[in-house]
Parts: sequence; structure tokens; C-alpha cells
Amino acid sequence: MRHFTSVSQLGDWQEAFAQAQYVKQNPFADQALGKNKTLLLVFFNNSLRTRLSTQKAGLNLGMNVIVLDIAHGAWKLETERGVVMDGDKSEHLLEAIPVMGCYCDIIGVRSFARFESKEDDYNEVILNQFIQYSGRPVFSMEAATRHPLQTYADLITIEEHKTKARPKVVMTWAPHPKALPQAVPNSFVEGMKLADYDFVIANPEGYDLAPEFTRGIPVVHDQDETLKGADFVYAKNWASYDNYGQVLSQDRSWTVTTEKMALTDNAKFLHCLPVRRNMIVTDEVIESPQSLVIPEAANRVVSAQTVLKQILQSL
Ligand code: AN0
Ligand code: CP
Repeated sequence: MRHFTSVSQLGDWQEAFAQAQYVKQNPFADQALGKNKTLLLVFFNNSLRTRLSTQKAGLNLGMNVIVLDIAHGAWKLETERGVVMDGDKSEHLLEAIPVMGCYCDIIGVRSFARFESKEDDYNEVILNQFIQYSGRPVFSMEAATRHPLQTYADLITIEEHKTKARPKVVMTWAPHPKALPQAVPNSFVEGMKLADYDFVIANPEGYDLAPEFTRGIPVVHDQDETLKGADFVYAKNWASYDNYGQVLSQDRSWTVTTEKMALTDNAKFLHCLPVRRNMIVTDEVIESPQSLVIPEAANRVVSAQTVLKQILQSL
């Protein structure tokens, strides 16, 4: 594997799960692979889990790790070509990217949807420029349309906790005060196709995801109906795709509560975190024994390390 931008690149899910299990059980077995290799993690947006788990994954593989926060300490970057740079931006991405490539062997990039242009976001203009101009293998640490390392960790967590071969997984929209990207839910849909679970999406009218992701997947606008018989509930907020980037609803009847969980088949609760308590999910549910949010976050090291290992093997 050279670049990693979508969970669908994992290919066969059982094989990808077996590789992750090996890494989880033998975290320091591949230290020689990363020796004298430098990992650069570039963040255009905030992060707790991705920042720490991806650093840890690199360290477990024997790599040297550098983290760059673009917003804190780097020059303000222009991203449009052809602009007369007489404003507050001191450097162009077209120089910054190849320069970053000079200092490392592999680059991870976090660059959220900016909600300025649906077309630019869905064409992944920032991530693709790193792929085009850095001269290095590039992996996504959540780009505009996908968060594949999160999805890989979500799938590992489900696989570890499932009690039937093909569990029913419900991904439900839940309310949030701010406009959040569709990257996590889009990517989760790709993961569900890869693992071939019994999968349903519940979201209010106006919140259907991009058809290129949801084609072939049932989308229901009645949350209670979908929760019946669920083995896993994956909650997430996202802003509207059709009314691109808008918050159309903060309907708290979509918050995942104990009453909602009672409709399920004793389902486990998942969320990628960070989560707004008592908007997305109640204190009671996230603190319940059904909640897998911490083991899910722990698996972020496993997903990052498994992917990094494959990229290192391809160098
Ligand atoms: C981001 C999102 O929803 O894409 C990151 C999640 C991993 N969440 C927030 O910005 C709160
Ligand atoms: N789940 C996740 O990616 O969290 P961070 O935004 O804190 O990295």
C-alpha cells in the first residue's frame, strides 16, 4: 500500500482484521521496519485521538515522529493557485508540501471539509495535493470526505465484540450545535460495505448522505424503527449534504438515551469521539457497560499501526 485514503483499500475484511489482531498482540514486533524512518503528521484541524494514537503507532514501529500544527506556529498557507498573495497568507501550499516531503518518509494529513465548496471538499483538493506534490506516501487522518483510520478502528471494535456472524449495525444521526463534516459517516458506510454487516442508516429528512456512499444501503427517517433489533448503535452528527454544510435541525428527540437503547437487542454503543454529552448521547448511555467508546478509541493505535506497517513495507 502506498497512499491510504479510504477503508475500502483494505480489501478483504477478514484478512484486514487478522492483520490488526497480529499488530494488537505484537505491538513491538516490527520495530526494525521503522528504524531511521521519519513520520510527519500534519494537522490543519484539532485532534486528540488521531494525534496521540498515530504518534504512538509510529513509535511502536520504531519510527521518529514529527507533528506539525499548521494553525499554531507554521506560516498561514494559501491554497488557491493564481492568487496574488498580498493578504495575510505568507506561504503557498505548493511550496509547503514538497518542503514537508523533504523532511520525512511518510506523511499523515488531517484536513477537514471546509464547507466553502462542496465540489472542492468532495474532490479532496488538499489531500490530493499532498499526494501529488509531496513525493511521499500519504495517509488520511480525516480528510474532507473520509476518516479511514477511524473506520478501521470501528470495524475492529465491532468484530471483537460481536456475538453473531452478521450483526445488525445502526448508524444514527444525532443532534449537535455546530456543522460537522460527513467524513466519519461516509467512511463508516464504506466500512460496513467492506465487512458486509446488516447495516441501516437512520437520519432526519434533509440529512441523507452523498448517494455515491449510500447507494444500496437502507436509509430510514424513523430512528425508533431502525433501532429495533440492533446489536450496535453508531451515533454521529453530520451537517446536511444536500443543503451543503448547514445545520437544519438540533432535534433532541434523536439523542441516544436509555429509552432508545431499550428498543435494541441489548446493543453496544459506539461513537468516534469527541462527543457532546446530552446532545449526541446521554451521560447514562455513554457511562453504561454497553458503551464501547474507550476500547474503540484504544483501537485507533491498532488501525494506524497496521496501516503504517503496510506503507513501510511498500517503501
Ligand atoms: C470532527 C468530525 O465530526 O468530523 C472530528 C471527529 C473525529 N468532530 C468535531 O469537529 C467535533
Ligand atoms: N476520533 C477522532 O479522530 O478524534 P480526534 O479528532 O480527537 O483525533
